[in-house]
Amino acid sequence: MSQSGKLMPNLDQQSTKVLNLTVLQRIDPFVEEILMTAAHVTFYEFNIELNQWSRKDVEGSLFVVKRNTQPRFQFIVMNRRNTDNLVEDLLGDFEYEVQVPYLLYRNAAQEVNGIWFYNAHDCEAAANLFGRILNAYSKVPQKPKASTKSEFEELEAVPTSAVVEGPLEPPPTSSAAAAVPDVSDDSFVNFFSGFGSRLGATMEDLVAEKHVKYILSVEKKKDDFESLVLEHLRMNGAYWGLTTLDLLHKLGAVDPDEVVSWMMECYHQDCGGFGGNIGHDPHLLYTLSAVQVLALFDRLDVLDIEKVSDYVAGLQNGDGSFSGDIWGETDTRFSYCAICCLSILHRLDKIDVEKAVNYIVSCKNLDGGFGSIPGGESHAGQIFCCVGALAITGSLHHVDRDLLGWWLCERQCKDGGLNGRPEKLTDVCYSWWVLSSLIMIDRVHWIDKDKLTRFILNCQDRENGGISDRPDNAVDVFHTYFGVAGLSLMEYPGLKSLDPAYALPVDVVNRIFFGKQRAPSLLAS
Ligand code: GRG
Repeated sequence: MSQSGKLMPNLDQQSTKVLNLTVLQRIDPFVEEILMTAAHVTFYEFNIELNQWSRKDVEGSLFVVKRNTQPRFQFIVMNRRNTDNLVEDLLGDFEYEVQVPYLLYRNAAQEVNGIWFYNAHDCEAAANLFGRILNAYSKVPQKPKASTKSEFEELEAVPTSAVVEGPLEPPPTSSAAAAVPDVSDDSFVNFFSGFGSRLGATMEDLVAEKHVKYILSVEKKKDDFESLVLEHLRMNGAYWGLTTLDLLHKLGAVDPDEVVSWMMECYHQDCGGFGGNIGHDPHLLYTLSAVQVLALFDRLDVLDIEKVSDYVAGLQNGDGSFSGDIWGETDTRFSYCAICCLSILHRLDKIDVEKAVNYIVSCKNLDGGFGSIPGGESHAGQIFCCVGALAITGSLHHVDRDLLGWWLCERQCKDGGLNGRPEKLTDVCYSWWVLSSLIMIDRVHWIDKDKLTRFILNCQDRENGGISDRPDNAVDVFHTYFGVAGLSLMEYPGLKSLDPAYALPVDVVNRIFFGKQRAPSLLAS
């Protein structure tokens, strides 16, 4: 890394935990220990009279804590939307159920809430921990109402961290019955049945299985129109198709060895770059797709990482911009490709990050958006590239979030879909370019998600699978991916979560940066 290059703070897990504990103790001095952290959650509340879910004004990092006085176990959400943090007692009248990535609960005040976890693993871990705390508590014999014991003795009767730190029990199933002690109240269970549908869409609306079949079939039909069109960018096609399968939990339907061996035939050993197909010239666009696909399969080990990262770094120009290949065209798309690729390979130190960031900032326009070169018109695709590169390099302070958020949310048209710039037609792919950018700058709540969800679902070929740019048009892999990706960003039930900056499933990104398990995050910045 250049000495002045800005990267994300690199605190180890223990320092992060200590820092988080210090911040929590400022809010509640009785917090003794953080048992679990979920980097990002969003809350929904259930209105019993209207029989309807709606979004609550609570979103941020969730901490399950142990306190040194009553109530002993709570979870606290450091709210990013306003100054009211959310606190719930786990040992009061608390019931919950899991529908990954949602954890639904009813508290002592009989309020019914749903927690959406950005990371599905966090959801499972939280349910597991809640189960252990509640199970351990239910094993504690009931004390007489008028206790003669000292307060100290009473505290000792509740589970200690030794209980909650015990060996992990099997993770709860999605019905979570095993993890929920004594959830026999039908009305409670009824609140949660069809949770997803009350949020605006049902899983049945997305013809997921058909999309899986469609993606798998494109690969087989080598001579049809779509395959011929994709011929020169088959590497990108592989990234779109395989990521779609992974979002739909069906990556297992393809043979990783077959994919990896084909990809390595597209690799140019002489320079370290990948081509769009066998025998095609190397380019940054395909090199990023290759690295992303290998990351999906956890097969980055097949790469000569020094060689590939030297290829990417060698495309940086004196002004900080990047060329896509030896022919020299520059574009902020290539800045994103280089930065994303090097970050995945842990080799950002090979480029001048500060110059790369300054170049991107020089492509910022008065409307808050970004173009492909300095002075180029703002376009949602380029905005994703610039905001994504700034997010990865920890440089989002260069973005005017409100101004850009306003420009981006104005992309939503009457049909619910998004366009890429003013006066243009809506297109499913902008569901990704616009939404991911809005998420990165924390303004995604400015979009009408229900309308956009409906727009995307209307672009499906319900018979043969696949998603098109607009309703009733011909489907293709590109729009199928970006449609499913847009739904994933909008927390559509049953889909894996996608990382808005790396354009990879969150579990893949976590594996790249934190090994197999999720590292505790810093408190929301
Ligand atoms: C890993 C997701 C990911 C991306 C890699 C290649 C790349 C980096 C980003 C491309 C960003 C971009 C420019 C997207 C826009 C694609 C698109 C639909 C362009 C169409 O442009 P026009 O002018 O269409 O034909 P409009 O909609 O403006 O009429």
